[in-house]
Amino acid sequence: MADEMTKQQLWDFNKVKYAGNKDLKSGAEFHYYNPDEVIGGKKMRDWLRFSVAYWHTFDQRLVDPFGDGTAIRPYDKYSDPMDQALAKVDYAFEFYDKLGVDFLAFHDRDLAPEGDTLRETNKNLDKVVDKIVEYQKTTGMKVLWNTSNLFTNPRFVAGGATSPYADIFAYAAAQLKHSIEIGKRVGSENYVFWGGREGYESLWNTDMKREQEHIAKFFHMAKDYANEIGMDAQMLLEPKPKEPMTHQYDFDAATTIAFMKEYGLDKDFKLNLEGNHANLAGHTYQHEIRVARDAGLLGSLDANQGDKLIGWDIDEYPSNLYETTAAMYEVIENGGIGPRGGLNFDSKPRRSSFEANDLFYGHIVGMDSFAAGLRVAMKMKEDGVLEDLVKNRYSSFDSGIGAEIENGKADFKSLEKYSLDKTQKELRDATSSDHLEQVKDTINHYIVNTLGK
Ligand code: XLS
Ligand code: NI
Ligand code: NI
Repeated sequence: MADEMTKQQLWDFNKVKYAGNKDLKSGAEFHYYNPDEVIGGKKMRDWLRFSVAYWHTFDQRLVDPFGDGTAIRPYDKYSDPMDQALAKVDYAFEFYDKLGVDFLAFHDRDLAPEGDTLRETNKNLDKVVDKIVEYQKTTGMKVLWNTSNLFTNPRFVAGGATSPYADIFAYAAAQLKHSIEIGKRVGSENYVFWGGREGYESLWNTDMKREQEHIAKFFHMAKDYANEIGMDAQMLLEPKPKEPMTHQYDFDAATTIAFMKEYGLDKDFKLNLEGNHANLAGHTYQHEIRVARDAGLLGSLDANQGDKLIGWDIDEYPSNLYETTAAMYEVIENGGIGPRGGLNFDSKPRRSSFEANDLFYGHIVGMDSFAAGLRVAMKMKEDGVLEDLVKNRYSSFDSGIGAEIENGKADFKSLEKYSLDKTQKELRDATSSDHLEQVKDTINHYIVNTLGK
């Protein structure tokens, strides 16, 4: 019985192909993602560098805070956890191949079950990593990033690197050491730190300064060890303001950059930014990417979207073309997500989309939405739509008093002299309407017309 798969368990998807604007209803083809098509001087696959997240795709049971998992997966038939972990690798590589992605991403604990000691856990993990490395040789699949799960096990109840318990800090460091070694074995482009429990539930019992000093030390130790063994992945911090903690230290891009500068980490670390996390911090994805790129610290992107009507990190596959256009506009302005970053689908199906094939549909809508965003943003960039708009808006700083302000020739006294007798009318005339509604209408036209071709 256990060997017979139901229709819902089947991994029976065909290779996903680019169909252009044909077959509009199937949802099983790409309409915008044509991996080898060159756009703006680069292949789409090199602009987008899509990655599949192991945890959401192969491990996630589709639980929510009020309900058990609903997922039906082909490897459910393996009852022994190690057998299942090894079988998952076969399904995973079949999935990557059918979808046509070049990268994967994983936490250490996504891959294999824990043993009673770290020594046993590492042994389980190494077996699965061996199998992944074998597959990499035959398929050319690359790892966008790997990371360490320092948040699920109850030992991390009060954090890993910010735990008030020294043994837990030590254990987190030991776990991370092995994870960095794995990063070297699989050739990870990046190494990510998401501080899921690195924050506080209550300030009344928290020594915030001491915790932040500890985690800064932890990051330095990680980088030092990576250097020591020649693991050259770009180190990334992934901001998120809250959830699971009341407050997380890597609150948003700006806070994380300030932390990195305070503790001398900004030379070796960059940022991995996620759409839904941006929303939880009260920002748009575009805002977070802009803050990072202005600081020269855009490392990589976790692709997902939130929902205005739900207050937690729902990790929905991206489908909002307006948001993907804005994100890709920032990426183009940055010259790429890079040089080592990519778009990792930190996304999962809704609880009601529980069949195995929904994992394909989810990635298809996500990949196609970003591919569409790339096409639209590139067209806007080529036509110089926003560039001219922004340039004109600041043009009064290009000469006269504006240039004097920028080049340091002006001071408060000269500016008072310049302004003292200006009339109300002259000052009103110095401003002009933004015509924002017209701008938004133009963006809509670009979306509809670029994609309608
Ligand atoms: C959770 C985070 C997590 C990181 C990796 O909200 O997005 O999935 O990306 O630990
Ligand atoms: Ni997240
Ligand atoms: Ni993430």
